[in-house]
Amino acid sequence: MVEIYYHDGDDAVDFRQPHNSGEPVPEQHLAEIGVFYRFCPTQDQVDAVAKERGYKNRDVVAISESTMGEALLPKLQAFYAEHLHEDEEIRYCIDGEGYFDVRDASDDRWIRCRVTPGDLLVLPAGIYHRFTLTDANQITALRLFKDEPKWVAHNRPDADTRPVRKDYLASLATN
Ligand code: KMT
Ligand code: NI
Repeated sequence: MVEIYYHDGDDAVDFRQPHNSGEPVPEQHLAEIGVFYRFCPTQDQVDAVAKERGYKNRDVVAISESTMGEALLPKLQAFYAEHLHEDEEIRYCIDGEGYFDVRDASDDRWIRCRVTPGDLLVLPAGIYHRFTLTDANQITALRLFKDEPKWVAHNRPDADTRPVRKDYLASLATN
């Protein structure tokens, strides 16, 4: 089951550590920044969410030392660079665990979501986020895409000028 809290902001310590500030974040707050959480114990439930939201594509990624070897660290560094995507995307934890950090709206703090099997997150297009493993060092995740996989990551701050970023910020302003 997901655990959601503010990151302590200490980036000098290994990013796979929990970095729990001790301040929890209610699921409702995630919803306010456009992030939708759902616990899905079966893949049928994942399929239902995907269908409901018009998703057409998916892939499975296994991120660990044994599946990726020397490619793991550069991959993790890329996932951990603050970025956004052009499309809404779903991430579902099949096995293992991971941290999805999403930027809060008002004061730019990181909200950390620790996902374990069955946890599904919908990330809106244009939200700044990053991902890392926990100290368990492995996750197998399903990534769902609306159309063709558009997992190209656009890093901050260059992505600030993208229309998708502006649209995302405009959607917050109307909440
Ligand atoms: C993302 O969008 O940052 C990712 O897909 C991270 C890897 S999914 C476990
Ligand atoms: Ni991403």
